[in-house]
Amino acid sequence: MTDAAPVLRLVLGDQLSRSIAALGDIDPARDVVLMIEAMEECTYVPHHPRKIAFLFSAMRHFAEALRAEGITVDYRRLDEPGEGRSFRHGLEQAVARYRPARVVVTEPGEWRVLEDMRGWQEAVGVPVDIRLDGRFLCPLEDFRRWAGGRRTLRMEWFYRDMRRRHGLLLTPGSEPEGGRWNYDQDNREALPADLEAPDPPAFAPDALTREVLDLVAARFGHHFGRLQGFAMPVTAADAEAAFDHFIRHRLPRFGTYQDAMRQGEPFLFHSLISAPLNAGLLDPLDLCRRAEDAYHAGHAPLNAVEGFIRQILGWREYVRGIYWTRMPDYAQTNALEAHRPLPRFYWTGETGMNCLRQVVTETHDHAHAHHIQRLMVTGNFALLAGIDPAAVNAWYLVVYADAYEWVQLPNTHGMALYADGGLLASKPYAASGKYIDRMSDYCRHCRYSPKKQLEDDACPFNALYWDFIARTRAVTARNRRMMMIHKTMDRMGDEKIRALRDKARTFLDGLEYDPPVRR
Ligand code: FAD
Ligand code: DLZ
Ligand code: SF4
Repeated sequence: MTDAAPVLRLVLGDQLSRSIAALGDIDPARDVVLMIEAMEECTYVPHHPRKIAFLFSAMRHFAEALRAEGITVDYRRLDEPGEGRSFRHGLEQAVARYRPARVVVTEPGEWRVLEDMRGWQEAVGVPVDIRLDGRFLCPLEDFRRWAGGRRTLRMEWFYRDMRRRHGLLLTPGSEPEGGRWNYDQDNREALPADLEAPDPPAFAPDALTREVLDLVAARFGHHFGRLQGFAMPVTAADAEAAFDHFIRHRLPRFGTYQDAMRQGEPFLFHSLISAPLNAGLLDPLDLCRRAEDAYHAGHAPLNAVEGFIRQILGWREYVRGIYWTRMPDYAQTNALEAHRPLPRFYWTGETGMNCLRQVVTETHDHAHAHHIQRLMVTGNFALLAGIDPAAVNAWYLVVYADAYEWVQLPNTHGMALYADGGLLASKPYAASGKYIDRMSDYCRHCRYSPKKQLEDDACPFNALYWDFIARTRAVTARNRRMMMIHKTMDRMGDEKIRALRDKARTFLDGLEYDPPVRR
């Protein structure tokens, strides 16, 4: 290092990209990169041990890669004396050690951290430069411009603009490839019984990861979730290999079976890239281009490739825009006035409802569930049962390895719970047992029947569904897309509705509830 005062460059656990803004103009002869395993980040909600292990291992590998470039990295391990208890504490210690000319950071992915970050300059007494995060495909300023003046913020319009802006799946005349922007209607098939999904690749833990696993087991083994069997990609190279495997073996069927669920098979034809992508190990535009290449090479059909690109280019960017333009008020809304605590089975998986038992158990074992499991099983139950959005949001932030508030909150609060009153979703994603029966084989292994409504063995989702429709009438009957369902309910007659609502209430009263995990 030179004698000049260094610039201290803080890289957070979900900023593991060599292109991250805080490293942009680094002078390896002068500067120090600071990375902190912070107790506060692991416990502000009790994260799934797999998520902590994934991030610590990915952080340590990233630090090694920077050192191999000749960059000085001050990596503060959780188990070292004087460890950083929080980002702020770790930064204060590092400023005292290096007396830097300034601190450079990249804006974080959570409002909670940004608020704290805004006070760091005063706390450490040197300038703190908070840089924009350039790893996304829609800069927040552009999203603000797009959203400003619009009455509704539908993802579909945003997505079409993004397709045009990035020139993805467009004909030379700038028309959508294949003549349509959206192939969603081709992407809702149930899985044929004889179709097997290929196993995703497993990445055997190296010595560095094994050390992390021991640390996490000792410190966070009591959190919800299983650590054994950890095989996640923890470097950019492994994440690339995982994505290549997806393109070759699962992308061709990704679209058609995107919404399907099968007992004992949590991964099916999904890409499983959200955790490494959100941590910065993969680049979103590169993923979209490689999927597009697979289409042009005739390797994957348009409905699969368009469906995949829409998730990354559309949904992922859109929910981030919603989060940053609407926080902090967004998290406080409760449009459907849902106040019930979270049932205990969200933590134990102990319920006779097989679909919920499956999804909670897979979530516990893998820190992962796919979109429809999150939306239409655990999310749908929480919506119908009227569970407090704060408790549900905290659960989703705890249990998934890909969960950071910028992406988790709009999906849970807006899409699954309609707690934002329809800013994000055009209607509540409420469904009875019929939907789960159509899209999965869960009901065949269940003690309840999705075809029954009032009998002892009737699927609880059915009574809960009608209770939800009746309970939320003041809000949902005004929604044009829900008028039909209200007409159907009116035709069912008061007595039937009363019986269904009584059944729903008895069922909910019979559940066990835990004190909520709150942020
Ligand atoms: P694939 O199905 O293969 O999709 C490819 C990629 O598209 C994903 O990796 C992800 O980066 C992106 N994507 C897909 N859907 C969405 C979406 N709705 N919002 C943002 N990105 C999307 N995703 C997270 O990354 N973190 C979360 O905390 C999170 N919480 C969710 C909570 C609920 C209630 C719901 C309904 C969805 C949530 N999602 C979240 C979106 C989605 O479920 C996951 O991105 C996906 O299951 C990850 O698995 P995959 O990589 O195999 O995704
Ligand atoms: C999620 C997480 C966890 C569990 N631990 C750390 C950590 O020890 N150090 C770190 O730099 N980042 C961690 N993260 C990710 C942060 O929570 C994330 O950077 C912020 O929430 C901002 O998105
Ligand atoms: Fe779930 Fe109802 Fe099907 Fe059982 S019958 S698996 S509770 S949808």
